[in-house]
Amino acid sequence: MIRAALLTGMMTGICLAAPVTYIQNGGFETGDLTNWTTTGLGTTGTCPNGNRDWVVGSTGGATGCSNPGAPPAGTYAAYNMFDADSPTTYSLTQSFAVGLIPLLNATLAWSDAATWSISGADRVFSVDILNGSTVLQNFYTLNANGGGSYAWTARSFDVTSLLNANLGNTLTLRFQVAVPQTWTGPAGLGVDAVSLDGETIPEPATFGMLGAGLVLGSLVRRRMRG
Ligand SMILES: [Ca+2]
Repeated sequence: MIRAALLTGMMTGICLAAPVTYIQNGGFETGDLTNWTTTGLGTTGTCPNGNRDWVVGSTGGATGCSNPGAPPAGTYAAYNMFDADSPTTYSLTQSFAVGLIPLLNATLAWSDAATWSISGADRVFSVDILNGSTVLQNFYTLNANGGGSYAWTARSFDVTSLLNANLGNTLTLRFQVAVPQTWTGPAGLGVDAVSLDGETIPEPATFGMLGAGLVLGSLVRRRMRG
């Protein structure tokens, strides 16, 4: 009985995976850009007269331009006017340390919505993970031209291999909007429900506990025999 209980405990220990949350305030439910960094335009203009940086709002009207829709999750989402004096690049980024412990699994997820009615060169919305200024992987690219829109769309990607190839590194998740021409038509874009979660393999401390369990199990067996 005791052996069985110990064995079960040890096996549970072996299977325990520690959850890791890499992105903070991914739902923007603080009501602001806490934990996030923007390219620092720092501007609060209103379409079509002045650039407006990424802003958090409880309605799609927070773009200052076209409305891509109210937040899909919770009360708030991050919005961008997807328009500007050109050339303007709006980046919304958050850096995270991958840590040294290999991952069993890791998933990047978010939702985005966009609407546009523009002419001229494409406006580009892209989602990437970078190491420094090097793009390690592009997950999504929207080349917007003419007229179009799509409702909030949830996207999800397995990033286990990417993170395991970058143990010990600090990486950056980036949502970026590039506007190549000045005010060629109204647009709006939103991002919400951002998460990058994973599970690490058992930490060394767990193996330490496992070792202690083996010693304890051995002692119990000896006592039972004795
Ligand atoms: Ca939200």
